[in-house]
Amino acid sequence: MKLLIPFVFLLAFSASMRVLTSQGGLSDTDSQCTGDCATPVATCRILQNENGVDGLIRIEPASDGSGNSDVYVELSGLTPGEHGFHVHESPITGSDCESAGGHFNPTNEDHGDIDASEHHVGDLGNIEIDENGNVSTVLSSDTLTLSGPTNVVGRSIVVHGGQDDLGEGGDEQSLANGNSGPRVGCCTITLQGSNI
Ligand SMILES: *[C@@H]1O[C@H](CO)[C@@H](O)[C@H](O)[C@H]1NC(C)=O
Ligand SMILES: [Cu+2]
Ligand SMILES: [Zn+2]
Repeated sequence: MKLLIPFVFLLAFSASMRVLTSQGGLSDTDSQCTGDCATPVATCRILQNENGVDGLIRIEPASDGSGNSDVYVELSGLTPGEHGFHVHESPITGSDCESAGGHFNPTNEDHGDIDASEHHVGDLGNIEIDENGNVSTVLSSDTLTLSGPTNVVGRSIVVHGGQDDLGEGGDEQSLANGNSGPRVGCCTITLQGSNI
């Protein structure tokens, strides 16, 4: 009994932390720790930046046992249309999206679409922004993870001003970065912890 009380307190505390970290963006029901709370969750928060881009990205292992990672994206303040969206190799220093470095590419492949036979681990393709400048979508990556050699924690997510040509551009840059244009939003991916 003596042991149980601090344990219950710890559980309640970590559950409330999970709710706190979910504030502003994704709905609470999406982010709350329900059922299996051992699942690691990483988030990346773009605070209303100088381009007006704002939102939250959440990464967690897919619940279907596929080994994929689900990437929940909720952003606003972008221009309508397709925008390149990637995990880059380095964390963000200050608010300088150039500090993100290149695409996260631990397997040394060419740039491509999220589900192409060859692509960078960090390649998430394009996200489509609606006429209000918003996007709310879930991407499924079969390469990036929250542990091991393809771990994206401590790296960054960059949303670009232009469309990713997905390696089909026919020039050298296409196979490096998809000619996605300027970096209009970025954030560092941080682990939110788990109960294990
Ligand atoms: C777009 O996002 C903004 C900021 O989150 C929100 O205020 C607005 O209601 C959204 N618009 C639509 C149509 O979802
Ligand atoms: Cu990028
Ligand atoms: Zn790439």
